[in-house]
Amino acid sequence: MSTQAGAQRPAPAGTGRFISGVVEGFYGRPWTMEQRTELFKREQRWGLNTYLYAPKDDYKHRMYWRDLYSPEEAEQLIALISAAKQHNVEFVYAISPGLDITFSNPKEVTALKRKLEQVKEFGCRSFSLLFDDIETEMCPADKEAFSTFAHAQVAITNQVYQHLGEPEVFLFCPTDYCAAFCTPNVLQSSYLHTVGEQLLPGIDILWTGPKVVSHKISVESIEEVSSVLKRAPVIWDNIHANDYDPQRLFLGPFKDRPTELIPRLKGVLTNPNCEFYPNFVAIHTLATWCNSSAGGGSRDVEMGDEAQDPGYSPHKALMLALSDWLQELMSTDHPGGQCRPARLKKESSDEEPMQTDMSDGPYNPGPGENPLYTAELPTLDDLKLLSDLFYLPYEHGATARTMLQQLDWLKEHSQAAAAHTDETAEWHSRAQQFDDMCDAVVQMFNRLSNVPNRSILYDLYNYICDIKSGVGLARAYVKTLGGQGQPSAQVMNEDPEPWGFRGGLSGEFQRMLPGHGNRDLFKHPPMTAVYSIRPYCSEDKLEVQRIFEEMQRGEVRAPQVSQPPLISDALSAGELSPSSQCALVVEDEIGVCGYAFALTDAKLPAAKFQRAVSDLVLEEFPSLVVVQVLPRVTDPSPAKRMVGQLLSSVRSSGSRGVFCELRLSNRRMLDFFSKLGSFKPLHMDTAPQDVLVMATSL
Ligand code: GDL
Repeated sequence: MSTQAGAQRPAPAGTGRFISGVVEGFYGRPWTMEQRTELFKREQRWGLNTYLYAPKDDYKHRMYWRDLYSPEEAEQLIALISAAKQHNVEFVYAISPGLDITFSNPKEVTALKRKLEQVKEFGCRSFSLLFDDIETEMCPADKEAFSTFAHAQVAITNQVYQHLGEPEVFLFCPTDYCAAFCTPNVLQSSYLHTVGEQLLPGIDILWTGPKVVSHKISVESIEEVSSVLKRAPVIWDNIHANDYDPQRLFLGPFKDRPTELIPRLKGVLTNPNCEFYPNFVAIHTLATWCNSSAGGGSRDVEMGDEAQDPGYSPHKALMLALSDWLQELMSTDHPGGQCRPARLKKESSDEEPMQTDMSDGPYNPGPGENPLYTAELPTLDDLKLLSDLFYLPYEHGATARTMLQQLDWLKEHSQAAAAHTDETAEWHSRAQQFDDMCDAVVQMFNRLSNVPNRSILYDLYNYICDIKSGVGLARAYVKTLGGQGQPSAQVMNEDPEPWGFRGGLSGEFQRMLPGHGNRDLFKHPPMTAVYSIRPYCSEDKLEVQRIFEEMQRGEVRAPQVSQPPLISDALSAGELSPSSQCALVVEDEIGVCGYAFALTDAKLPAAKFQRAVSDLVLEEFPSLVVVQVLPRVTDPSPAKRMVGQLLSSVRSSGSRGVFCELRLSNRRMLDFFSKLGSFKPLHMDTAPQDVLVMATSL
């Protein structure tokens, strides 16, 4: 039994019914015909009414839009369109000619009409022209024929719409399909004004909200865009789309779109995750939202205890979706698949029905032999946890947030782990709680890998494997902080396995860019200061020296000791130049407030300046890094980012390891490198007494 609404909601203000459903509009592998048919069944069951066919990487939808369908393809499309009809779902065929169409060439217009006529012959009644994600510069021929790009698009769209007999559903996706793309803004966008004024009134317009992936969509923003478009838009919602990041999947509820929007919109279509099966939650919760407001479809469960939106509670909608999804996970999708749940308990193994090799009957271990492997099945709590870990683009679920906060606290208070302070007991209790949460993730993974519905599992597999691994690293790190870890399990040990440095080349690039670390927003309250990191240039020399001197003055040293300079001091004071690509400065609104330099090969200077490291150490850690950040920068992330970028540069120079020289009086930097986690102290006789050398392999 589904707890979901089954009736379709009445039409909103304006003409025609409220369009609700799914747009298959993402980049990458399109869904299969079977999956689409399954989608229609679900849409019907949940009271959604539309499917927009727009798979970006389907050859004949976009790149080869002019090509007609072959008889085999035609057969498949005919079957699909008829399946949609059977399930009361409006099949809208979209085409994206914008990559290379010449709007002013009549042959192109003919090609477009011919293609859509062919699809009309397949039984399709509703159409869409999409002009998203294309070059905005017109070719010379079009520039001659049309005053603007908007005029070109509108002209061809109106023509095609009329040619097809003004279908009841005809959708247009503008090139500026969200507020962020409008110049200078929505109200003053000449592109949107042309579209709004000149597109025939029977054509509806797709809109993704303030951004491509909109965190929130407000009533005001929709009223604003509607005034320019001269009609209520159909939302193309990318809230659950994951085609832009292979590590992310979105299993959180449809959220941050007030139900007050419903009467102000022509419809909502969600463009969800590329993986078909995990979209159960995205589509189910959208359906609950569409059916939520007063006068909507019938509801088995009362929504509306949330102060923010009396019509819809994302939490309740999520729980409804997850409990329905759990049932689906338990239903087998392959022949002979029911044997696994029967093995749930050892006692029940006698009743196992699925033994294909009949010669010996089911295997039953004898006394002293291995018992049969018993695995549990996932629970609703497992699914809730899964959804929390893969929640929404701008928000982690509650458990994920708690885990991040806990880990952050454990790192910040790591000195309490070993020393006996007032916080020691709290540290260990929190470490235990963190460990329990990590364990729950591992158990969830184990139970999910036992689900009878293997198609769902396989769509989830890479993601749950990735999070299990990520949690494993964090767990080992906390154990190390608590003094119980195996050095081999450390996050950044000397020779980590490849899963100790994740993300591949793209991850390397990201760590080198100034924006890296911005998502610390998940853990910390939003920072008010804005920092920008940029390469060092010769004009910065004096500023850097000033920071170096200021930091030296601030260090609490034994007054009688006059210290000979270290290599790091010579680098900071400008007596030595950093290696190429190895010098960064950070600025805040006042000016330069920190720097980070590296030498890819410190051997030569090591001979000239005070010796903190032996030759043997230099063999293993030939590079040096130095960082100084003024005390007014209380946020550690700019320094972390600079060090991250320098380590990437040093690594790409072929170096095996990096060391840093830290005066014990420089508490700030000592603390910084200790908390980084990757640098470990080297105990050496060669180092001056007041200097600690820390190093990391690359
Ligand atoms: C987009 C694309 C869409 C893609 C999404 C998320 C629209 C109108 N177009 O800009 O195909 O899946 O971003 O990456 O949203």
